[in-house]
Amino acid sequence: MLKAFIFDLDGVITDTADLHFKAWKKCAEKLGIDIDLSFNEQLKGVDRMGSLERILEYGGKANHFSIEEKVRLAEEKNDDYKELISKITSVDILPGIYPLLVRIIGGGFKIGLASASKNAPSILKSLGIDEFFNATADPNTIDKGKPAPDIFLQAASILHVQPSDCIGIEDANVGIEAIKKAGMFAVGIGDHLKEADYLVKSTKELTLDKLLKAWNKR
Ligand code: B16
Ligand code: MG
Repeated sequence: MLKAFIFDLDGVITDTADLHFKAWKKCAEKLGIDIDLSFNEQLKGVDRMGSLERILEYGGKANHFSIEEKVRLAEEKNDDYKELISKITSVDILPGIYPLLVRIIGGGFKIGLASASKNAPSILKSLGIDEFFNATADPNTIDKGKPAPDIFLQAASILHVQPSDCIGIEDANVGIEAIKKAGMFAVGIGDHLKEADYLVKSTKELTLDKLLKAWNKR
């Protein structure tokens, strides 16, 4: 029986991918690596250190830095990113998401967040929707990021619901893989997520009625 909806943040609730990209591009430039928007697609849903490793590998510099140097680079990127997200307000909520959250609560379902972002709690606050969330999984306490199921499982466990009673909503391939491995029903946003159980092109199409219909047909 459906009990909860577990959301990804970046690309589902708000579009921070562009801000991550700006901050990573600046970091990569300092290292003599040029990244573009198509490369950035590979960083969606991937945690901070994982993203840095992918950038270094892409630039042919995978073994050029010590752990301490990598930690410093990731911290500098995060400082730039935090500056960029300080301007986020409720106008940055993706279309359709606010009414969807209201309808989910009204329907008596629970809401959880399963974002790889350590900045997620402050972003939810800036968007003015933190109070809709009954649980926010903490990526600081998770060993394996997406595509491992851990972050979605933690959100379900905080909500006291079985994974099989949850719908997970994601915009990244690694995220859909994580939802499926967690044993949840996977809703994808975008046209590239072939493994999703139900796919919509944009958040505008995400309504509670459509999601319930897809769930009942599974
Ligand atoms: P942070 P999601 C992910 O968010 C982003 O898609 C990814 O690009 C980012 O590297 C990751 O969060 C970590 O973010 O540096 O703020 O901890 O899609 O899982 O909500
Ligand atoms: Mg995402």
